[in-house]
Amino acid sequence: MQNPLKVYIDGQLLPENEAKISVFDHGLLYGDGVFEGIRFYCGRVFRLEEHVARLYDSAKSLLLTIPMTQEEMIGAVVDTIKANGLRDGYVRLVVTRGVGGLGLSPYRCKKASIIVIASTIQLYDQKCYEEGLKVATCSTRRPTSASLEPAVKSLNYLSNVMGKIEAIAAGAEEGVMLNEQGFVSECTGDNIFVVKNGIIHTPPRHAGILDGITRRVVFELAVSAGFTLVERQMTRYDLYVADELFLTGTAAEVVPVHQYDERVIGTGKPGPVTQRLMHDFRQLAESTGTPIYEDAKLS
Ligand code: PXG
Repeated sequence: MQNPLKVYIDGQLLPENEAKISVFDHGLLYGDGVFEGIRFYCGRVFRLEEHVARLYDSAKSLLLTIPMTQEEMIGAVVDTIKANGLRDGYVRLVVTRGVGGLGLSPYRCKKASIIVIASTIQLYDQKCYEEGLKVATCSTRRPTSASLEPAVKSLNYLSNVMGKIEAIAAGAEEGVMLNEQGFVSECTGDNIFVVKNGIIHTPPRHAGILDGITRRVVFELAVSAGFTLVERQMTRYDLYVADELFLTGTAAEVVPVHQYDERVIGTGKPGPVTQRLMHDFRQLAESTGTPIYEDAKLS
């Protein structure tokens, strides 16, 4: 058996079988908390400051006070990866409202709990990156900001889980979620991009999306590569007639889509814009980031 993982909980690094939280934690009882998924490549954590900043913004909007500074949080992430001797992998950072009573009020929760799990992840097979994913529209809609702000990466992921179930039932790997108006918002765990006549299009923030960090990286890469990128509201039709479709996410990275709701996208193979962005993303991810170990040279 492999060595058990060391999991960070509230300042302590514990073996995974001892890393436990209370049944009275409001993260469990009410999904009251926030989280982040972060990747590290070649001994460096990719976009760590941005992930931590988003975590604090999510927490602030929920009136959840994180009992450490952003710098200390960055240190906790790096230390947890180091304690597990990993160079390539995935971090799940979770902040819950903490232990409280059997009532909704968060004011009985005295202190937020902080959990850092450093492990490995492979969301899709290598074949998906070479040939593309199959995606399908979910009937579960993305909640509007009137009920649950989509920009907040909260522990309430049930609509995304329901969407994922529908996608899998349709024989697809990912599900496209529409917003309440019927416009395309994003996938259950990824942002979505369309390429049409050489121009890259993606739904705007107000379409009800998570402001994905991989999405932001793709904006930067698209500009550097000289592509035009526009944010606009799109319907399923815009996706059906796309030349290329691709998804972005920390776990998925940049992944092509070859089929959507039974329609073949473009030539049915990853297109040149997607391939270029996949290549540039990989190069950036493997050469930049916060060093975990002393020996990681900065480029
Ligand atoms: N939209 C949603 C709804 C997400 O949950 C993204 C977009 C991509 O954002 P980043 O910042 O990672 O580029 C996410 C990512 C999974 C999984 O299993 C994905 C996410 C969270 C948990 C699991 O694919 N979030």
